[in-house]
Amino acid sequence: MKELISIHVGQAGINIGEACLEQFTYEHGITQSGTFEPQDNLSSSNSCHTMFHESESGSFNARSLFFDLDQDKINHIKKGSYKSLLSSENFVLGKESSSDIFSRARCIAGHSILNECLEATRKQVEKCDSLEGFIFYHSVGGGTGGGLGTLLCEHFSIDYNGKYKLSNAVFPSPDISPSCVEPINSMLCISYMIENNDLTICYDNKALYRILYEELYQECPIYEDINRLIAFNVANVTRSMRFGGENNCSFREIKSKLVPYPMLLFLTSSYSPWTPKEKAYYYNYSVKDITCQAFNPNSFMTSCDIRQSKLIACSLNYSGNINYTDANNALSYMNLESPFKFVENESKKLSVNINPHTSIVNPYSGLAKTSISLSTLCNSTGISSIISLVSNKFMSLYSKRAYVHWFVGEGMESGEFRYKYENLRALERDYVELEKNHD
Ligand SMILES: Nc1nc2c(ncn2[C@@H]2O[C@H](COP(=O)(O)OP(=O)(O)OP(=O)(O)O)[C@@H](O)[C@H]2O)c(=O)[nH]1
Ligand SMILES: [Mg+2]
Repeated sequence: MKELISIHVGQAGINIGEACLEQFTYEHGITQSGTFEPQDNLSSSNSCHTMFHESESGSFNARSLFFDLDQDKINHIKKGSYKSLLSSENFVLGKESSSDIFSRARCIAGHSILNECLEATRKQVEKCDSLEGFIFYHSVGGGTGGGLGTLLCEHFSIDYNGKYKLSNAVFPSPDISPSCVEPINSMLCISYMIENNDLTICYDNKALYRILYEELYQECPIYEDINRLIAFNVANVTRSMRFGGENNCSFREIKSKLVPYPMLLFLTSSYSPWTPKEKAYYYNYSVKDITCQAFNPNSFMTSCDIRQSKLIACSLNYSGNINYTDANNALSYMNLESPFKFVENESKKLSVNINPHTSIVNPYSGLAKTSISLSTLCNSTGISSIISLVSNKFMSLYSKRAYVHWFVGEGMESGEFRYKYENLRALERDYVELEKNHD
C-alpha cells in the first residue's frame, strides 16, 4: 500500500484539513483517540496506512502537516477533536503574518519557516515505505496558502523529484471576494502552479455553496460544510489508492490519462447524485441517471459549464454494483442526446473505472449514502473561465498599479508581475487554441 502525505497551508488549507481528518478517520475506522475500530468490511487495518502512520504502541497518527503564518487555525486544530492523531511534529507556525500578501508570505514570512516546514516533511517522508506523493490543500487567493504553498511545492519538486503533487485549490469565487488583493495573489499563485504542480483540482466557494443550498437543501451553509464536500471529493479521488482493487489508480495514471498538455493541469470535479440525507429513500437511481447528472453544470465543484466547452479528457469513477456495459450504455445515450465535444475528434478520452464498494459518506455531511454513485475528474477547456476571471481582475488592478507597491516592497520586483502574468496569458491562449481547433 502506498502512502500519501497531506500538506495543509493557510486558513482554507487547515480548515479543509479538519474535514479531511473527519472523513478519513470515518472511512478507515480510526477513532478520535487514534485507535483502530473498524466500522464495516471496508476498513481493513492495512488500508488506513495510506493516510495514517501506526506507531509502535499501535496508535495511529495522521500523515498530515499544517503550516500557517497565523496562529488561530493551527491552535484550533491542535486543541480540536483530532488532537490525539497529531503531535507537535505535524505543525509549523510562522513568527510573522503575511498581511494577506502573497509575496510577503512567499519571500519573507514563509521563507523564514521554510526549513522547519521542509524538516517536518522529511520526518513524515521517513515514516513512509513507498510514498506515492503529496496532496496540497490551500486557497489560491490567500497570502499564505498561495505564497507558502507554492514555495513548498517548488522545493518538493527538487527534494522529492518523481513524487507527484496534487493540489486541491480553492479559487476565488466569481462574485464573493473577501480581500482586495485576492486577484493579485491568485494570478501569482496560478502562475507558480503552472510551473511546479502535477495536477490541480479547482474548487470555488460559489459552486460549492450552490450545491449545498440547491442540491442538499442546507439553508445557511458555512465553510465547515463546504470543506466536507472538498474532503469527500478527495476521498473519492484517492479511494482506489487507499483501498486497492482492480482499478487502482495512482497519481501517475491520473496524470497520464488526464493531462496530455503540460500546462493544462487544472481539473474540475463533479459528483452525482447530490442527494440530501433525508431524501435518501425517495430515489432509486439508474446508471443513466447518475451519469447524466454528473455532467450537469450544477454537479460541478467549480463554476464552469463543461458541456458547453470541450473535453480534453475525463475519468468517470463509478462506485457500487455497476457493470461496464451499463456505464458504456449510459455514456452512449448521453452522447446521442447531446454529443460530448472533445478537443480532438475522437471519443477515447473518457475513461471508466468501477469500484464495487459504495462511496463512504461522512454522516455529518448532509449527503445521502446511495447504492451507486459517480465521481468525475475532468480536464476541460471550460476551466479557462475561472483562469480568465483571475487574469482580467488582475489586469484591471495592475493597469492602474493598484496595490502593486504592497507587493514590491515585500519581496517582489516590479518586473516579475509581467513575467508571471505572461504565464497565465500563455495558459489562456492554449485553451483558446484547443477550443478553436479540431471542430
Ligand atoms: N472553502 C473554503 N474557503 C476558504 C476557507 N477559508 C478561507 N477560504 C477562502 O480562501 C480565500 C482566502 O484565503 P485564506 O485561506 O483565508 O488565506 P491564507 O492562506 O490563510 O492567507 P493569509 O492571507 O496570509 O491569511 C478566500 O477566497 C476565502 O473565501 C475555508 O475554510 N474553506
Ligand atoms: Mg490566514
